[in-house]
Amino acid sequence: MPRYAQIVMGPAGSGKSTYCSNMVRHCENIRRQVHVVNLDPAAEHFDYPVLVDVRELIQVDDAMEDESLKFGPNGGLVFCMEYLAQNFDWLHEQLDDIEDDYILFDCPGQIELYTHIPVMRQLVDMLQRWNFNICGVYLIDSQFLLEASKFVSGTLTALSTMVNLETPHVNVMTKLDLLTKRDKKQLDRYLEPTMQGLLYEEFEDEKFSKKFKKLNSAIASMIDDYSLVKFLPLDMSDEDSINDILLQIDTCLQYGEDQEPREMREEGDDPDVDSGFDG
Ligand SMILES: Nc1nc2c(ncn2[C@@H]2O[C@H](COP(=O)(O)OP(=O)(O)O)[C@@H](O)[C@H]2O)c(=O)[nH]1
Ligand SMILES: [Mg+2]
Repeated sequence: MPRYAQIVMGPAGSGKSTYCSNMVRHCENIRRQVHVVNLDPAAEHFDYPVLVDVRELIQVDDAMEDESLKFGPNGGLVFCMEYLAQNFDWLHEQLDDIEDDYILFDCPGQIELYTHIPVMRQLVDMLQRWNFNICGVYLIDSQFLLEASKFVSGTLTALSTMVNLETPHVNVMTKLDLLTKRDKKQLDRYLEPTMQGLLYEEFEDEKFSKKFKKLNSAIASMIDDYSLVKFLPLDMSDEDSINDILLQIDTCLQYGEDQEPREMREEGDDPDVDSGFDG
């Protein structure tokens, strides 16, 4: 049987831990079981029931307080993640005897983990070896996206993570409940964007230098050319929005292809089975 993993990533404060708790709660409501693994050695607060907690292996304070290491918070975190990578059998043991394997991995927010350090890639490779189907879920706070030049830089971090991990991948724009009415109106332009179009409007404003505009345009046309980026909107106060995201991720994970063979059947294939679809 395949196992399923969402690797929940994104900058600090983008809402990863909140996403995990809400996903657990939503899945309980629809009678599905998902588990969460905390992979953030510096986590202070989360309110989901945790299946495995990396802090039982190592905490960021261990690396900062150690007399011979004396790391700061960022170096300490990198140290912890590399320590985890050297101790994947610990994780393997912890994950070994779960029956219903749909797991959310709540990751730390340091961007270098996704872009320059191989640890997330090593984790993904290892999970695949343990028979997990994987979907990368990259969260960005909508506040840092709804402006064209911010959007370019947010998009690039999402993109480099996707390219680095080489797994199916969805981007999620979080905290839509915090947007003003005015922002909500222009949201659609950012969910499936034409970058050049977005920039063109913003750059009518004189406050940007020529060089800044040129750089952003060049990056924008590269992103447009490859049609690489799309965001799913997440409003935690709206159950349908959470469900839409879950369904998209399930599709990426090929989840449900084993669990619900009846629903996959074309109507008329088997007249004895009442699928309940035609009421
Ligand atoms: N209003 C609102 N606040 C959110 C949402 N998601 C996260 N937050 C808040 O943003 C902060 C950071 O969230 P957290 O999940 O800890 O982010 P993480 O660092 O990515 O794990 C917390 O204060 C959350 O309560 C959301 O969808 N709506
Ligand atoms: Mg967190």
